[in-house]
Amino acid sequence: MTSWTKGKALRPTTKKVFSVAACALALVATNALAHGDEHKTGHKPASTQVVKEQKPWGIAGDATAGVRTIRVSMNDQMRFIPDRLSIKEGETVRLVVKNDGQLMHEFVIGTKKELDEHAALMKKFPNMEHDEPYMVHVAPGGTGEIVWTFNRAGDFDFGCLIAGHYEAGMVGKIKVNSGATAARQSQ
Ligand SMILES: [Cu+2]
Repeated sequence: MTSWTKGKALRPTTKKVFSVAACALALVATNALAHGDEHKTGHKPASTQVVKEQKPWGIAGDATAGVRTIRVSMNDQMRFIPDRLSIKEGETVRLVVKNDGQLMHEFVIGTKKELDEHAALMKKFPNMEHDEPYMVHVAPGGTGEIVWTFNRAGDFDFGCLIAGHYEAGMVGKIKVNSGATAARQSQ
């Protein structure tokens, strides 16, 4: 690469401002969409940013001592490594997600149905900003984290919902095995 092109590459300011504005706009749309049916009471505490909301695949957890860490890598071949996770019902895990690619990737937990729908939406609105405690967006070379309590047994999915990635097979499976922690939960 010549020094001329290098010099040019160091000036991304205009582009950045544009994409931030686009994201902010999309964020408003997403919130309206996501919260329309789910927060019927409308009494959201103003101080806390993360509202712990029970989802079919669990609830936001706390990173207390002894929480198991699971490391997952994401790459530009549109794969997660590993792409199969096994968790005990009631277990809180710290998912440390590393982006080993050159592209932006994300890790989003959900049911297959939910992820299918969400991916279709992301394809329609590729710049849509979305942020929930069960997802993390990771820049190239970076690492993100989710702390999640899998308090419901079942088969769930995780995927990268960046436009085109999910469709390219960037998905994984989470199996939450039932019963194992029933005793601990009743204490
Ligand atoms: Cu991706």
